[in-house]
Formats: sequence, structure tokens, C-alpha cells
Amino acid sequence: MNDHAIEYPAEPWRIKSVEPIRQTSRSYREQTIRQAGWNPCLLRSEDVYIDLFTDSGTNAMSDRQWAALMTGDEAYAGARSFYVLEQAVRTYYGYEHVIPVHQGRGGENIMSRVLIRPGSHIPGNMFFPSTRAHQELNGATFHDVVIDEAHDPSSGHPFKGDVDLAKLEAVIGEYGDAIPYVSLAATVNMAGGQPISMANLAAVRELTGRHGIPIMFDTARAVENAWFVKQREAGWGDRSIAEILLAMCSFTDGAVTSSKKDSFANIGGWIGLRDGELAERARGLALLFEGLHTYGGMAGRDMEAVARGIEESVEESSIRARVGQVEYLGHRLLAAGVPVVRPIGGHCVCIDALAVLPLLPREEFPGQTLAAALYVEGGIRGVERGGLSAGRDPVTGENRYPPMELVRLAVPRRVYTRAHLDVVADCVIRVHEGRDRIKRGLRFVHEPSHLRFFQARFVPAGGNSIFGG
Ligand code: P71
Repeated sequence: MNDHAIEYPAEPWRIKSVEPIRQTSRSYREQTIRQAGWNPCLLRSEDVYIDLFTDSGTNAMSDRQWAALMTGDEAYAGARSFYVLEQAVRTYYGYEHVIPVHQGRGGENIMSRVLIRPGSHIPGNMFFPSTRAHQELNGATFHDVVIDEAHDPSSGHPFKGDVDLAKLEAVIGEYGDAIPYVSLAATVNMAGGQPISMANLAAVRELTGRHGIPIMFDTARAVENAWFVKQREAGWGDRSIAEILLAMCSFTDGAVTSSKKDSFANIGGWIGLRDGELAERARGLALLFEGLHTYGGMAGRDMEAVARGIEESVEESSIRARVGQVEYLGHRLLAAGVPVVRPIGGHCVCIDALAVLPLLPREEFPGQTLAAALYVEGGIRGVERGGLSAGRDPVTGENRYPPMELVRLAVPRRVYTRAHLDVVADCVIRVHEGRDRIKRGLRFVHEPSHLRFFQARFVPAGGNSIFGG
């Protein structure tokens, strides 16, 4: 039902500058992943052939973005580049007050500190590790109110990022005044890049409006969300991506954005707010944690690159080719019988590690194990999105095992060709065909307390290797 776009458009750009990458031998990679504590995150990028670890900050900037860098105004206060960024955000996202931050989590820190009190409760359409970590650091409890389908890799629901209104209503009923805001994401990263529908946004707005609860929006990949709305939601097919983006944001009171995603930038982010008083408090904290409110940890040139990237991101040919490339990889895997999250998301293809390695216990981190196996097989780097990423419950200290245990292959924008994606697909298919060789998973030898997946180290639980005889 969602395989509507089985047409993979050619890229609307040509390549002006290239960066060599190298393939290594399997024995070299076995040694390298061992040295990295079986954590792809700890590999040197030079040792990775095709890097699908993230689409965050890994995008190729356009010639115009590179040119814009030269126009950066590096004044400490009131830089022209700030006003360029402010204007771009106001135009395309519609938030009156714009506060630059060094990247998304800088904004999450400030937003959480401004709005959350100990004992707060925050409903949201699925957690994201850094977002929830900042909420919890400030004393809030996160409540997942996304629809059940979001947790089911095989459900083809076109808007798996939708909020389950009954779940949201129940959380509001229970915690009422202790809810500072509802935390919505477009698209939902941990569900596999799945969009929220315009109708659902409107319904959430209506419900929260009745209770006077604001909505804070994670717009890191909102342009990808707008593309899916245009493709899948009745009544929006004839609207431009820019119109849809603005309409989506119109249902919300504020946003935190990592510009390292949709906006093609290598660094940067911003907070957008409608309320002047709230914005003033956020600016005060930005001063402490990020930098003066007209640069917020970004160089003037970075603000220029982000502003230009925002304009490019809403060009229809751009977003069509971007999502089409991700769908190409996903459909190749589906055609070969590899269990991946359906529908294919906007920024990534997610392999269902529980379906690939059903005999591995969750304590041995099947997702992390599969990610390591993909690296050994083909020098492909993905990232675990399951029990390891979910971390421990801050109250009980127990491991949290979310329903899905995935390996995410995130596709950077404008970086790899279709031939690269064929190499990736062939590698994943080979690992899937040889999955019976993976008999045991991994156990911790070092477990950091926050965002543990970034720096955790493991050894094979079954002895020398994850690959049995
Ligand atoms: C991704 C990342 C990078 C990342 C960050 C933290 C933990 C794991 C991976 C970053 C996001 C994101 C959403 C929806 C906020 C951030 C933080 N994503 N919201 O997917 O996807 O932004 O990285 O600029 O600080 O690999 P930041």
C-alpha cells in the first residue's frame, strides 16, 4: 500500500568535489571492531567503507552553501548572519522568535530547563534518546503516546508517527497540570523515520488546546515529514513542500531543530518560539550554555549555511530524490526477504534485529550484534536502535527493552550514489542469508551512564567472536 513511489528519481545535482573512501579486508575489520569494543560508534571513520551511522551532520553541502560560508558575519553581537537565519526560519517554519544553538541537543537542554520542573510529565510520539535524556535530567517522566503501529515493524500504517489520542487523553487525565508541554516529532526517528499526519497534528492541537497545554515540535526532519504528507494524505497532494511545512508548524507553539538533518548543514540548530516571554527566558539560558543569543554556539558562516540549506531543503526535486534514495535501499532489502521496518522511512532503513536473530536474548543486544556483523561483512556502519539506545530506567536502574530492536541504516543527504546503496544492500542480504552463524551476542565491559550507546564497550558473550563455527 505504501510502495507508491517505486520510481527512483535521479539526483537533481551533479558532483563537483569528491572524497576518497576505501574498502578494507574482512580480517582487518574483525580486528578493528574488536579494538572498538564491538561498538561501530567507536570505529575510526577511515576504517568504514560506506557510513550509514547517521544522516546527522554528514550531508554534502551545495556549492551555494559553501559560497554562503564566505559571507558569514563573525561579529560577536548582532551579526548579519543571525538575521539571515532568523528570516529563513520565520519564512519556512513560521516561528517569530529564533534562538540559534550549536546543535539540536543544545536546544533540548534549554527548552527542557525553561519548561520542566521536577515531577513534570511529558507525553510524546515516541522517545528520542537525547530529547528524553534532557527531559529526565530536569526531573520529568516521559510517556510514550504514539500509536501501537509505531512499535510494530511489519505494520504498513502510512503515519506511524501519529499520536494515539486516547493514550494522550489518559496521560492528561492523570497528570493534568504537571504536563508542561506535549513533545512531538516529525518524523519519528526511533520508529524508523515515520511521519505524523496533518490530521493527527490538528487533533492533538485541538485536544491540548482544550487543556491549555503547549506543543513543542522536533523539526529536525520535518521537511521529510512534509514530503510524506504530500504523498500520502488526502488534500495535500497539490500543495508545495514549503506550504505543508509551514502548516505543520502552525499547529505547534515552538520547536527545537537540529539543522544537521533536513537543512544539509554539518553543524547547527535553533529554537523557534511564538511566545515572547518564553523566548526571553530561553535567550537567557542560551547565553549561559550556548553563546550570545545572536549566535548561540554557531559561527556566523554556519548560520549562513543553515539559512541557505533551509531554502534548498524545501525544493521538491531535492526532497523527492532524498526520500526516493532511501526507499530504493529499503525496497531492495524487502525484495530479498530481509525484515525491515515498513513503510520505508524518510532518512533510514531499519533492519528488524529480533526477526533476523530471534534466538539471541535481549541482554546480549541483538541489534548491536547485527550492526557489528554488517561492519565485519562489508565495512558498512549502521547504528543500534533498541535496548542499548534505550538505556536504563532512571528510577529502577533496570535495562529498558523497547518493543523494537533495530539496526538503523541512515542515508546521508547528497553523499552516496545508487551504486553505493547496491553495495550496502548486497552486504545486508549476505549477512541475512548467513544469520545462523551468529549464535551469541555481546556483553558490556564498559557502560556509560548517559547515552550509553555512544561509548559503550563490549566483548562477545559466547567467547571469542559473535560468529560461531
Ligand atoms: C541521529 C541523531 C544523532 C544522535 C543524537 C543523540 C543520540 C543518538 C543520535 C539527533 C536528533 C534527532 C532528533 C529527532 C534531536 C536530535 C539531536 N539525531 N532530535 O539520528 O534525530 O540533535 O544531534 O543536533 O544534537 O543520528 P543533535
